[in-house]
Amino acid sequence: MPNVNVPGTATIHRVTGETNVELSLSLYGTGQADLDFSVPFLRHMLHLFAVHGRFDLTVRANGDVDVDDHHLVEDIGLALGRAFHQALGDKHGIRRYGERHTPMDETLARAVVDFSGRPAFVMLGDIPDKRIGTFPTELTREFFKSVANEARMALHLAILYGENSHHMVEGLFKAAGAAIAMAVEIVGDRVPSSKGVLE
Ligand SMILES: [Mn+2]
Repeated sequence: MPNVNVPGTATIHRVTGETNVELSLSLYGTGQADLDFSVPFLRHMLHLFAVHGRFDLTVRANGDVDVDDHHLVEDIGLALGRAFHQALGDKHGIRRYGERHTPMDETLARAVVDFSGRPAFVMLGDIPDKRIGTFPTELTREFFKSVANEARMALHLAILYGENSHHMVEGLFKAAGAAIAMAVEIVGDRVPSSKGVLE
């Protein structure tokens, strides 16, 4: 449950010349996702991200997908990252670190996070197929990088092994949701930093 310094919820409305994204997030939810935008594979991924993180997540977005999916995927990632940052307030009492290995059939994915206030992103592993359905797999990296930057967290993702591209990306999204859920859990009564502040 949230505390007085950690609101636990955020609503973001981000408009640019390329996209319009309305997103609301509840960190301590039940895994309800209400997703309305025209990138079906990302809808599938955000649904299971919400379920495995027990987040309530609503996204209504549109953009220049006639160009390609890049801007919309990136901007949904930016809005989601910003929502995590806002919902965490001053991070009073959060665990701060989270990690999860997630098997998806023959694939093993790993996510490790730190809500340190310093953005960092590393992703290891190659996805063999260039597309999953109509989704360009390179946008997996762009999406998570956007989330990490705006959430001001260190996010380390790895596909340790696997064969099927859909399983690999799905494993990453499930692992990321669960690792973030672990990190945002309220477990203490102070800001978890020797410096006393986590921006
Ligand atoms: Mn699937």
